[in-house]
Amino acid sequence: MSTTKFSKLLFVTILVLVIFISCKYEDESSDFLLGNETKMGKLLQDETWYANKIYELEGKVIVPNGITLTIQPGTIIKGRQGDGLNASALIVSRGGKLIAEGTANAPIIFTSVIDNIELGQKTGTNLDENDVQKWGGLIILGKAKVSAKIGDTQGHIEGIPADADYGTYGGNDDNDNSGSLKYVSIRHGGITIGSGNEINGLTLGGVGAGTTIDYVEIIANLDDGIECFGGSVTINHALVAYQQDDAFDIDQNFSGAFKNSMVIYKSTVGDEFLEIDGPENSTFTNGMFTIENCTFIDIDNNGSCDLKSKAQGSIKNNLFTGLSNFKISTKLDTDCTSVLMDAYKHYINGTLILESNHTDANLQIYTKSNNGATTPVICSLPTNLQTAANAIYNVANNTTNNNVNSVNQSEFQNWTWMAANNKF
Ligand SMILES: [Ca+2]
Ligand SMILES: [Ca+2]
Ligand SMILES: [Ca+2]
Ligand SMILES: [Ca+2]
Repeated sequence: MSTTKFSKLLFVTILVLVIFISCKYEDESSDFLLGNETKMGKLLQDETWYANKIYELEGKVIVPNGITLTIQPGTIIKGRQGDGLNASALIVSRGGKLIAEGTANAPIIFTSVIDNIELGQKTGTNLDENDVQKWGGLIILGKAKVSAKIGDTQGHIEGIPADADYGTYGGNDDNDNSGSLKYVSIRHGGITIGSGNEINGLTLGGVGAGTTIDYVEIIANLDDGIECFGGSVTINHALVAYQQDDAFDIDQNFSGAFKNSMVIYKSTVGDEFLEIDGPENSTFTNGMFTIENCTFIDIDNNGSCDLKSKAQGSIKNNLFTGLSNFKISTKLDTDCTSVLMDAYKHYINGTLILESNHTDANLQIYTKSNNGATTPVICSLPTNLQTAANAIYNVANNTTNNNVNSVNQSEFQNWTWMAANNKF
């Protein structure tokens, strides 16, 4: 063989080898199943989780301050079972970031290890809407303003041990950015993570407006679908279904919004569409929540919304189907006549607004309080309070109001558990 021929042969051989190796490498990085990977404790550096594996959460997995976790489209994360200290949850601490941007074709799915869903699938076959509490949930904590009863400008998220620094949330930065969630589905969670504390599907503590939350689904959670403890983030295109407490729960001076979102639940199993409290302390007290262009459906036709504990904000241009009552709490002084600050007073003052909703629900003013008298007497509600509230309510909401532009299910086709299980 001449030197030239040998060189040519060597060149071709190397070329073939290079192509073979690069194809194989490509295979492993994109489609090749690499099995399950278990995650536990605090991440020590930035990480990316890939769509060719199933990630199992063993206990609490924490994205600490300064660290970013990126999750690729199509990735499946499964939380292990076990409750209390052993409960599985993904917790993004204050100063940490989660970039979980799925697509309609490749959503990112958080579920339980007992879910038989496999890579490339949008649903398993062995769990349904009644299967709750099979793992924990997703918790995101940020630096936006909160009003917490204990701690005032910062709180400690329920269920996390008090001495664990990763459970603190709140601050002074309403534009704080905890990352981005897009096309994320959270299923079958709500296990008890601390004494008497069931975890929400998605818990947002002090999450700031710089964070993106657009197209998230929470189904079959034991506690609330989404609960916001203060913060200023806008939640867009959320779908909460078959939760067993409230769909959207707002506390501690939340000044963000729920927009273009949908709730489908059964009030014989779950509690309420909305449970809304206002600020709990004195430093930040001006947070006004917004709920608009949402669609609320109670399959059992007896749903309710509870606006209490100084709730302030607006509920406008929403469609409610099966809503019986907007409940508004009023706090009375020991004379059972003088009205103290509560959701009712905000409603009369125009700082709690129910307007232009399509609903045939009634307004129900109620009181439980006598302002903490030493010998408690439960006051009966003075009738003029209900009358005054009705006068505002009746002109502002009715079933002939068809211009609410509320979201419809087309936003939730293709990528959700609900669509994959024909639940619309
Ligand atoms: Ca809750
Ligand atoms: Ca509730
Ligand atoms: Ca609740
Ligand atoms: Ca609450």
